[in-house]
Amino acid sequence: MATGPSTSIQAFREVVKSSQNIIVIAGAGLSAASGIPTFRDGGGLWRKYEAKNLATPRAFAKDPSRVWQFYHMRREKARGAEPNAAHMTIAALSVKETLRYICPNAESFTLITQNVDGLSRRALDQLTKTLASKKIFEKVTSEPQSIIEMHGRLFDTICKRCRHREANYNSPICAALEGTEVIVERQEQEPDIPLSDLPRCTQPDCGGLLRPGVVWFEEIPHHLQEIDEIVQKADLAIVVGTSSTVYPAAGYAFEVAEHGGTVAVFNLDRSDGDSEADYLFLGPCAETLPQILA
Ligand code: BV8
Ligand code: ZN
Repeated sequence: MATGPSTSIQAFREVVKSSQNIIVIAGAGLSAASGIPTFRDGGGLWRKYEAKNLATPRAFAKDPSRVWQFYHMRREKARGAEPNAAHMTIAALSVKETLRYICPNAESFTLITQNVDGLSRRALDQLTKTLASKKIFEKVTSEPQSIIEMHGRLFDTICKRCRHREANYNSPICAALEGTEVIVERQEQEPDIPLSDLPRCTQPDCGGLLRPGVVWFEEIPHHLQEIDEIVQKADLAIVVGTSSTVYPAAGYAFEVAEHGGTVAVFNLDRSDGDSEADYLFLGPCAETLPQILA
């Protein structure tokens, strides 16, 4: 009779020490301690704003003003947020010198994140700068390419006309969105911003309507081929802060288990698929991850 996932920290640490190709699969729970709302919890984005009905190409085509106000509110939240201890623990696996310290046999590490807030990348920047300034290691080999943002980036924009993609951290991204985040938060009737006042492309002779640089439902996530190869090779998948309900991300840990790899889940409460996990550590990941993994 399956005994269910182990909660043994010691045994998990042994597995980490012997693993060679490690992946972290992250979801909104990773950024919860940074004040970024998740999708399904209590005041979650999905529930409060039927986010699932906003994160689609059809919703944008039908009501770009409403969709932009949803993303403007999320941009402002992410801008004001700081990486938390869980982001920093994962960032330590993206620096060769610290990865070797935590996982002495590691040949590769990849963070596959569903989050679009950019906090994992910011955590790696912060850690790299700290390690370099403290001269703890002779040199610091940061691996930004080990972070795969499979659902895109909140602060990227894509032009609907010329397809130009660029990072845009302006706050607000256009004058008409100024202050609407408060309206969205209060779920009051949001203004209907005319198309001409929504974010527009600044490429020469374009002026096309911009959209947020994220992957919506029914759109193809980024780097799928690369992710599939990495998942196939992984002997340890650490799943952090995800309800494992959105595919194809939700299937990766299962694939690792399928080919004999180990799966460890760090979550606040039980989630789809953690019954097949080898290890389950319940609690806020900003506490459990640094305590167990570092
Ligand atoms: C696609 C960006 C075609 C935008 C997002 C099978 C195969 C392929 C596709 C599908 C399939 N079945 C269904 C589909 C279609 C669909 C899908 O999965 N639908 C669901 C609803 C069933 N998938 C798609 O459309 C994808 N594209 O299919 O392309 C294709 C075909 C074949 C092969 C490949 C592709 C595109 C999906 C991307 C949608 N974009 N985000 C934006 O952010 O606005 S999804 C978005 O929602 C997130 O990125 C994330 O992926 C998902 C939210 O999930 P979580 O991150 O898990 O967050 P959630 O709130 O649900 O859970 C938080 C968890 O953390 C909870 O468990 C909670 O307990 C825990 N937690 C909370 N606090 C803490 C904590 N844990 C620890 N510590 C804490 N403090
Ligand atoms: Zn353009």
